[in-house]
Amino acid sequence: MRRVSLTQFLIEQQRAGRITADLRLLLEVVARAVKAIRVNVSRGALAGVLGEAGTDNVQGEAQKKLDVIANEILLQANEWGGHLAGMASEEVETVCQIPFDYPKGGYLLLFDPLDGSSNIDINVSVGSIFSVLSNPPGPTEPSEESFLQAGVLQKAAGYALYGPSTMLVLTVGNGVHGFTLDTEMGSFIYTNPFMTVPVDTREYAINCSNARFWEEPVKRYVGELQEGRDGPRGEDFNMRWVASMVADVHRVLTRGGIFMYPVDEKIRAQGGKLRLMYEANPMALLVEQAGGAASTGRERILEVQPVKLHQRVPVILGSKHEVERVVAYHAEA
Ligand code: P6P
Repeated sequence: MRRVSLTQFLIEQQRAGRITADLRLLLEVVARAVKAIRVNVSRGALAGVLGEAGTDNVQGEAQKKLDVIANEILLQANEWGGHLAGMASEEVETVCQIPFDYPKGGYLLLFDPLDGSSNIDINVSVGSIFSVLSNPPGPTEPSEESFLQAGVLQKAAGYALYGPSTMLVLTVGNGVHGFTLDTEMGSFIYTNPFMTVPVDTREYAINCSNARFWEEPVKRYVGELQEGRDGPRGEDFNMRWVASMVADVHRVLTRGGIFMYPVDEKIRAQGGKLRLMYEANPMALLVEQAGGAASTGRERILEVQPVKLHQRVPVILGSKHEVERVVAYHAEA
């Protein structure tokens, strides 16, 4: 079968009027940047990039050297192209402005440059997550408020998964499409057209060590799954938890499932664990575009009105019927 590259796919999306030339350039640049990130990630100990960077990120979390490297790669790859008004990164407290001597464009790029980086030192899959918004009309230099747009307004979203193979999965609003990196050619090949999440599943993903802190609806839902065929669900369920959101969500997009990082007593003050703007929103758009659902338990993630750039939200996403059941349990509580 003739191989279709990411470039050809994007040109066809542009020809169909689904994306602009600038958005195509943006996605090509991000794809090139994640190839550079992959080179560093896959070198592991050989490149002296494992371990702590000796610095903390905006969340006060110890940064891994690769967090910092991945962040620099994405910033430097995108700042000169003239397609962006500004960027926001999990690793940077404030808005990343485009250097004054470069032209500006109409898009905002938000990203978690290396998600799941705690898995790097144990050689488990990690990923990069990105989200694209339009810069609202107004001053050329975007403020934090320029980024605070609900997820329904995203123009594109996707992730790179640095796994046994490196994949790029993205949506521009016309379904979810997966590309696999041909490492010899250095090009992403279109391998997974129109990825879909089955509406039903027998597989759930949650960090069960937090069980005693969960709210009642989550305790009830997970408890029923664990009772299996002896309980009200009448069927057995499987459990997976990679502790790398990109890997866990990719599994859901590939074979279904429900992924949960709910708010609990331990993290209630923060509002949840996962970040809205560059983790929950892009993943929620992908999952909805693939026929799944994505909720905080109390509202659709894509309709959450952001108030802070690095705010966190509860995340319950995946197979539609299971997400709907969890939402119903919250409503009953
Ligand atoms: P826990 C990685 O640190 C991350 O942000 C997500 O990728 C992942 O789903 C979650 O945190 C894992 O959290 O509490 O299980 O280590």
